[in-house]
Amino acid sequence: MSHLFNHLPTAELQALDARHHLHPFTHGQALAAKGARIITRAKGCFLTDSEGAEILDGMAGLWCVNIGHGREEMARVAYDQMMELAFYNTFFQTSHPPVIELSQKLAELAPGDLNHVFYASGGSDANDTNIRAVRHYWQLVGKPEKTHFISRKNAYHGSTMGGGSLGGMAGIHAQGGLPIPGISHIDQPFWWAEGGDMTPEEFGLARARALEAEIDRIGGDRVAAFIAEPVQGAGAVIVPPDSYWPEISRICRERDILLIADEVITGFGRTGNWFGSQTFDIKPDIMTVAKGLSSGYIPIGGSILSDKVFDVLSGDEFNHGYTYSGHPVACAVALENLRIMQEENMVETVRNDTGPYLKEKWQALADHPLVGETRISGMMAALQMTPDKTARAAFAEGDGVAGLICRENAFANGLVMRHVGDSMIISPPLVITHAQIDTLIERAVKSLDQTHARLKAEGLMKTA
Ligand code: PXG
Repeated sequence: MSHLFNHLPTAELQALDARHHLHPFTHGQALAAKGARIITRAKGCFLTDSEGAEILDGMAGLWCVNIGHGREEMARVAYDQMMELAFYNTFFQTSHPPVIELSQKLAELAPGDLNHVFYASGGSDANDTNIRAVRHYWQLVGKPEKTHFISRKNAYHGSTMGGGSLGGMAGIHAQGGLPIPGISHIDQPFWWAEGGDMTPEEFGLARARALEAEIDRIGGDRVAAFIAEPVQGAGAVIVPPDSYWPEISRICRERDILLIADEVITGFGRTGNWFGSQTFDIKPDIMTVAKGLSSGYIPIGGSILSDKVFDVLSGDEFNHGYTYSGHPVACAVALENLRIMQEENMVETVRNDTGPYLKEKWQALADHPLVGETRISGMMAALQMTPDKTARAAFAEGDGVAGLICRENAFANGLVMRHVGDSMIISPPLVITHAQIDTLIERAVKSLDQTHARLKAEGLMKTA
């Protein structure tokens, strides 16, 4: 197997990568000029690059490697399942043991009456499924005019035509004719940036009531569903004020619209419960899942449907599906992932031990001169950099200049910490230990210190 582990020199890999690989969400020529960092190995919470440097994976890959890297059991299960049944479809009145077992397991783990799964290969295509499933649902119950989706600005629901349209990212909407018709976006509950003089609780209520206003604007008889992440992830770990979710739930219930919780990031232990819907007491009709479902070891996603939605949809032929819906190897690997999480009490550990430990250390970063606020839920967290804490000010230089500097510093200091504008984000593997959390915090502080020094030296600590 050594051919897998010996690789070309870094510069050659970078040149080939630049020539033949178009990266997602990346300026190709800018990356080509700089050269991609090549990651060659990973174990637990640490990555190794092609130069042999070790890096703490503060983002769990891309919010997904919940059980940590390099678990041998996962590879064995994939091997065994490939030898037993590498592929068979679930389209034409056939099924197979891994998809049956995984569906039963998800029904057991998911809250309430979320008991039925439609499979995809990731979160974007699962959200595309949700658009079709929800519209077909309303068609079948005799309210075909209910087709409109309400989502939120700065939400991330994927980058397919449907997922990118449901999402509220301006950069995505600027390309390719998105959003598709029939989707509108209300303001997000981001108190730091948008809360003005309101208290967080007042602001949370106001932003929830924007949903009611939007339903009135569109017409209640035309609105099919509201979709939201329990905690906005890619949007910069925006933990809503406590007043937000109860009000959203009330509105969805009273106005007869379906509630879709996009749990692609918040699912599978990330917030200290199996699902963010449990942490925030949300009762969704549909939950989108992906990422942590397999800890990123293999692509799989899906929509977990309530009894109410399933009972209607299963009464007709649903003309929708992907070749890899319920892929046997993906299902077997996901099952093994869930088995490991349960056997090792990972969710309870995040809730009762490592989560509170990280929270205490992370919140203390608010004392840093560059940090305006910290946000955290379980194992996902953000810190907001600002030139003026009391004014909750943005940088004059524009959004993301400080963030990029800080991210580069963190990388050089052996920590993957993502930046969204001038928020710094972490979402480490759920298996991170106290000692590794200490290392993460040390490296984050060092990176903040360096960033602060540079911003001061370059006259960039100016308020917009
Ligand atoms: N919903 C949510 C809430 C997500 O975070 C998707 C759907 C789409 O899933 P797929 O598997 O199709 O990528 C996501 C994905 C980032 C980043 O930079 C976040 C995601 C993907 C890529 C980058 O934070 N989240």
